[in-house]
Amino acid sequence: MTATVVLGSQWGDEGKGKLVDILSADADICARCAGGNNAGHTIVVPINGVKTTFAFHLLPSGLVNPTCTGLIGNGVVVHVPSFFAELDALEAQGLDCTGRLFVSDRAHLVFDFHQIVDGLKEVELGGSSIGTTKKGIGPAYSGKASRSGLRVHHLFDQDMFADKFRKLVEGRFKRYGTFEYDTEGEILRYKELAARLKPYVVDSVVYLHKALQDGKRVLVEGANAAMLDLDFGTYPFVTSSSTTIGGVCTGLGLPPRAIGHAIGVVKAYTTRVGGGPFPTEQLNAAGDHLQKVGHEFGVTTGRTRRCGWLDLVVLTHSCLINGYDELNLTKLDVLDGLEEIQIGVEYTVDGVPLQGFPADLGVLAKVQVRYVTLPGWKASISAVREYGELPENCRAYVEFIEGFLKVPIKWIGVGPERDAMLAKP
Ligand code: 2SA
Ligand code: GDP
Ligand code: MG
Repeated sequence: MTATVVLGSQWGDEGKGKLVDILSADADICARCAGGNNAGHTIVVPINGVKTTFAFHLLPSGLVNPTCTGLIGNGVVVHVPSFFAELDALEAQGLDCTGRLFVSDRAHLVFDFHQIVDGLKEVELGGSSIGTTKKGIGPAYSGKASRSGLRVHHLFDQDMFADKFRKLVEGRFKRYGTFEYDTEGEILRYKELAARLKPYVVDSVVYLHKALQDGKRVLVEGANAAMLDLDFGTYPFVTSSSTTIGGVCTGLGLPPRAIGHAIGVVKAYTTRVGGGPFPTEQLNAAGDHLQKVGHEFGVTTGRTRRCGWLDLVVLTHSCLINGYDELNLTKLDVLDGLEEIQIGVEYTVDGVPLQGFPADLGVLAKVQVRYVTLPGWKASISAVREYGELPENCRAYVEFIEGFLKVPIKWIGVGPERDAMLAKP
């Protein structure tokens, strides 16, 4: 068996959670490979006939399906108190996750001091701050890369844990000045959390490979997105993990040949939350329309998302890196009321077209975006479930994107609910 992978193709919040929920009806395992509780994946499903919204952050979204097991891979950074807070909230919403949630013993831990440092680093950066979620993601991955981090398995060697933990906090005090932090209290709290976490901990490499050998269907849920990737995104305005296809291999211990299928989730326009370049951003009525109609607010922080037109230069870059087999175009319904719709198709600098998405933010600041304008369809598509029943201009928009990217669009989202998705023949 091979795994199916769902990845964000833009700056995140494309609607990955919704597709993961739909696909996990046919999956035995839903695995997260990167990121932490910075992610926000929304799922809107009927539970006993009542429309229910779930917001996933650290736990895999596939858990909404009662026969799907959630696995948090080694590439994820885990804030254990948030793990339990999220689990408790899900259980309070009626989801029984007993015996179907596991976390890798190799996953690195995020502590409250990482979250404090995340905030302090942002203050230091002042006007050029990244606009992080302040969930401690960057500081935790920095610790991992500098080989001083603590991993899940370290929780079970208490003396060693306490010793390393004190040294880590001391190091942060030296760098940032002493901040309010109850180091000894935290060590005691983690003694209790370790005991509570123990039944969830597995060697995820063994677990996942055995599952694949046993013919289990594995779905990998990407977090964040290609343009937030540490290598391929708009560095330094990125998150601190590999959010692209390579992160699936390193974040789960899967060889490339274990990946059978990669699906890119593409929002029908573009959004970004936090700082950093955004060439097709619309600081005008069109951007306001997308923000309001699309309800574009961060799921984790509540921040207003920046909005703009679809950017096919971004998507070409994303397609090259991730090699999507197919795409899920989402939130097409948000474009319903527009007279005309623009699509960014090329970047030029001083009239010269660029070959790819520029690495250098100085160059990016100078790009002029060339747009193609397509007519809107000015009709509601939210009740449509057959591709052929979409208005002609709407199909023309979809087919323009497909023709440009040369990757089939197989799914189209026309609303937040699980059933608001149509398959494109
Ligand atoms: P971090 O916290 O270190 O990962 O932040 C670095 C950048 O990555 C962006 N980032 C995100 N972008 C979109 N969605 C994310 N999840 C939440 C959501 C975001 C929220 O689903 O809405 O609630 O604000 C997410 N997580 C990280 C972040 O904005 C920085 O630009
Ligand atoms: P993710 O991080 O990629 O999982 O996406 P988020 O959950 O952060 O943001 C996507 C938002 O759009 C959520 O509120 C979803 O419920 C909603 N959504 C997903 N697909 C569609 C769609 O096709 N149409 C509309 N109108 N909303 C959608
Ligand atoms: Mg999100």
